[in-house]
Amino acid sequence: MSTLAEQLQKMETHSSVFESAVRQLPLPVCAAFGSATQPQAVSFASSPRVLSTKDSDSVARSFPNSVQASGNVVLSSSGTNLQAAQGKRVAVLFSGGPASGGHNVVCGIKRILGKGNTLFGVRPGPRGLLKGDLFEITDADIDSIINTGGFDFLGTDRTKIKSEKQFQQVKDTCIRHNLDAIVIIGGDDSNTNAAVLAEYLFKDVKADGSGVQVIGVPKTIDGDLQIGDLLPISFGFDTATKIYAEMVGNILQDTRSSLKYWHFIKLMGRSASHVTIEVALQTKPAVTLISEEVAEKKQSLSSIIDQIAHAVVTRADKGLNHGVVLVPEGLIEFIPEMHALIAELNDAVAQNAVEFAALHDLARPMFIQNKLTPDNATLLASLPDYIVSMLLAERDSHGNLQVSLIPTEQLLIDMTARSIKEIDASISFTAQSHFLGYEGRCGAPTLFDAAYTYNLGLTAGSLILDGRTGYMATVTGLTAGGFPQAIPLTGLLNIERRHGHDEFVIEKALVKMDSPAMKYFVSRRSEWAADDLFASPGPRQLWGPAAYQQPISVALNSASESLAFKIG
Ligand code: FBP
Repeated sequence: MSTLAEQLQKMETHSSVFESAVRQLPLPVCAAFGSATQPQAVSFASSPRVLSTKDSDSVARSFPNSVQASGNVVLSSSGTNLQAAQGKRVAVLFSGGPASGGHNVVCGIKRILGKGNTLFGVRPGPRGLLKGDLFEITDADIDSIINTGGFDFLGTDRTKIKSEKQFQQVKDTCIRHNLDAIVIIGGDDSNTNAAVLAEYLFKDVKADGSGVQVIGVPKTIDGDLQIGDLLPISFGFDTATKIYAEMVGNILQDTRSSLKYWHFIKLMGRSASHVTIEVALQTKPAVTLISEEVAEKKQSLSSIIDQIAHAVVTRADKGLNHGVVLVPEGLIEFIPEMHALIAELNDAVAQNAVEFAALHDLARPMFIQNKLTPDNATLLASLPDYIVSMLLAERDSHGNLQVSLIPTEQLLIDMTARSIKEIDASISFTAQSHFLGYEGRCGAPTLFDAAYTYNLGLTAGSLILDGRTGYMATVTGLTAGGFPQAIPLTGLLNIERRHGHDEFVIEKALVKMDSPAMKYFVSRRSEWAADDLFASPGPRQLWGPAAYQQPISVALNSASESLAFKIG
């Protein structure tokens, strides 16, 4: 019999009671893969669906090999692959922000590759691919990472592979490690990277003139990588939103208990408001801002403040001096006047990059203000320092403003407080700010994400054994058992202006005003504002009544009959 101290020490290094139990959780697999304990690789055949975008002609000219090979046709699994290749050497990497379930993708690939092929992990992310930092993944690794959250097994980063030198470095890595295939687990930008690499590595990498296959896997908590019924949601979204919804539910419970606070809660999700609308649907708070609606209605910052102040005053009239305001991370970029300011700032900083970089932080606002048109210069000067410094902070390697660092929630609190004072100084308005972001990206995956990602891994591995390149793995029919499919990446590419020039990108899926989820939310939000109708979804469950619940917005948008998902 061990002592309590000995028992506690055994729980170190990812061995808590929960982590040990969750590794044993059986995962369902799509019928196409056969048995759950010994899944078989599937082969793929063309479906009748061909994808195109407004820029398909330009894409065909720039990605001739990939487009000719795929015809931009969606693939569907077509039975067990009895001729599945052997001896393949495959590398897998994470790219971009972490999302729960990534480890299970790796596990699914490893299981499908089986003993006849070798899987290498790349550390960390695209940077690791450039450096050629690879190690062989073993069965023992899989037993230890299965159903665990985070990307810590491999690490991740945001390096964008774009220069000729970087392409050559990737090629060198492929040659040095004699690779046959690379799997990139990432979001819209990373899958764009995958499309570009698939074309670059299409042929002439190995001595016999053959190429290296590249397969993408759709990840991001933001939920902005969606392609209708072909990809109803990226993995990681369900876990992140359930974690946030639990916390928001707890805070709502506190508002009603302590009766004195307004909580302004910013939720991660970069640009799109999918995370915010999902958390609102789960918790029903008094006020929820949706960035896309702000842009659609061309709402100014002051009209957003009027909207919040109106809710505060109306609730105060009923004795409700408390409430929750959900704020999407990317809101600031969707407010028309801020959008125009940020666009001009991006160009001004890019055009004066050397001079700007050499300046002290404190000198930058004045320097850049002088480069702006009068309206934007006035707007920049009117913003608090804590917003200005973040608007001028370095962009990430994909050229994105780091919106997670901008304290929009504090700006809204300060401006609302001022407005309430002007309306009626006797109204009590005490506010707290929160940012729920990193708390949600690495939690242990929900059953939805755990099963979905494992099957995405089985699909990605099958695509490699079937000799495919330039596809993103997907599992469709998530309420009907799940079907492995593949989306041609070139069928998704559009041209967008980034960093001052045109680039091929996969378009971010934003919240649509006419989507069923948005319409349902709009039909209920005034009731939620008028009273305390909130609900607390509680902790996410892997066993129990809520375990089989898919995201509410996904269920609404895909016209599901219930919240239940069914894989296997
Ligand atoms: P991905 O698009 O790479 O999945 O990243 C999502 C995200 O979590 C955003 O919601 C957030 O804006 C961003 O990453 C934060 O990035 P970082 O981890 O670099 O701070």
